[in-house]
Amino acid sequence: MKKKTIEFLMLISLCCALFLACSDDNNGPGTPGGGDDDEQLGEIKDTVFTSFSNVLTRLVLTNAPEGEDVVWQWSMESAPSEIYSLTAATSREAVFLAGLPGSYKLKVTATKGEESQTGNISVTVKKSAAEASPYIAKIYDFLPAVGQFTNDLPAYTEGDTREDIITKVEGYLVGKENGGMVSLGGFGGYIVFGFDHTVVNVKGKRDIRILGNAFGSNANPRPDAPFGGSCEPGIIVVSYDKNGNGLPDDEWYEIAGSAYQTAENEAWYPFFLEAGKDVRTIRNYEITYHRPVSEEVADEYIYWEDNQGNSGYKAKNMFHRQSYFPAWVNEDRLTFSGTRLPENGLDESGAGNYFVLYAFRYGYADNYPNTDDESAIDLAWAVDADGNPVELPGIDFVKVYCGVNQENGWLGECSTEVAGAVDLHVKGISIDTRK
Ligand SMILES: [Ca+2]
Ligand SMILES: [Ca+2]
Ligand SMILES: [Ca+2]
Repeated sequence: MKKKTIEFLMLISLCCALFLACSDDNNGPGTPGGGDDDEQLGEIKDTVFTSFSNVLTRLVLTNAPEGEDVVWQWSMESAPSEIYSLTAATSREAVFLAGLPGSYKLKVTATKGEESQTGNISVTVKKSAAEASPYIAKIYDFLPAVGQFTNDLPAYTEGDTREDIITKVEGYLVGKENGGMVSLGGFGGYIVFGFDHTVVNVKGKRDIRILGNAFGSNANPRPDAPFGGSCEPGIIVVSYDKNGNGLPDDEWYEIAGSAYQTAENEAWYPFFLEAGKDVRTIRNYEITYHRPVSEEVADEYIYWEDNQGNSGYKAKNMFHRQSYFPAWVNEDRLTFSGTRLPENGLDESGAGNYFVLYAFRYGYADNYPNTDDESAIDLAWAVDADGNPVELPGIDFVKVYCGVNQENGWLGECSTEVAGAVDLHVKGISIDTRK
């Protein structure tokens, strides 16, 4: 992976000087009838910065006052392309990220009371030396939960360590769109990967697509059924390399998909409720899987318990006879946590032979076919740990984990598959966000 750098570009000359004379601290902005006669904002001189494509750059106006009652506003006046982001633009510094080289013209306005000053900022974005790949560049972690494809996708070989397995996953997914596919197993199983550049969070556009193997069924007996088939939603969590060390050790933000708060707006919600399914979204859900006592057991195969007071057994089916517990793990228990989505699978035959796994409307991996716009994600959907929307400049790292804890009869558990990821902007794909 290309060494990531966040460039702190400071203005060399004194061409951007903004002086604030403040003679009375109590005479704040908007003081009625005050007119702020004795407070003056200095001129913001035109400023030139240099940056590189797909590299986060902090635009810092030097010699500008720190005054609490100065309101800053940055805006883009003209850009050679829409592939850019301008965030945290509410102080004398802003975070800028451009996908393509060229000359970007920005405007910055400082307002104090009734006075305001405007400066023109240009950023010359040069082409980065290394070409950005639209695909996954590195796998940082991989740990599937219990599942019928665990130890199979990728295939475990006797003696494999965690590192060996991650190397196998890299062989499947790095630098490719149609390489291989890995299974995350049941709820909580995860993969952490990164791109070789910062994916730009373009305003109004979807930015990434996590590739899976979701498809729609064409023989669902339910009249006017919403989209469903094999939809195994994975929760997507994103992060950018804020501390610039090239590692995914920064704050993570969940992509708030359509059922982040509740599944009530999913078209299938009413008939799932009627069928007695668990339709709740549960935040901070936690599940522990116990190492199986025997590999020869079918129904009471792997014991699990969650932090909601539920417990049960995962079954082993007749189609997949290898161990469903990741074989390179030494611990006897595996605990996973995260947002648990509602059950999304229903036996539409009523006889246990035709299960339909319905899609959530948007915001998940392996939930809609790779060709469908709803498999593409807008980074603007990211939220912090308290559920507040965050405005990310872009992302370097992605974690995907299986979001559903459900067994679907002979079909087995709902388990998210990951077959790659795409930076839509580098790939030249433009998909509008949801209206
Ligand atoms: Ca976006
Ligand atoms: Ca980092
Ligand atoms: Ca799948």
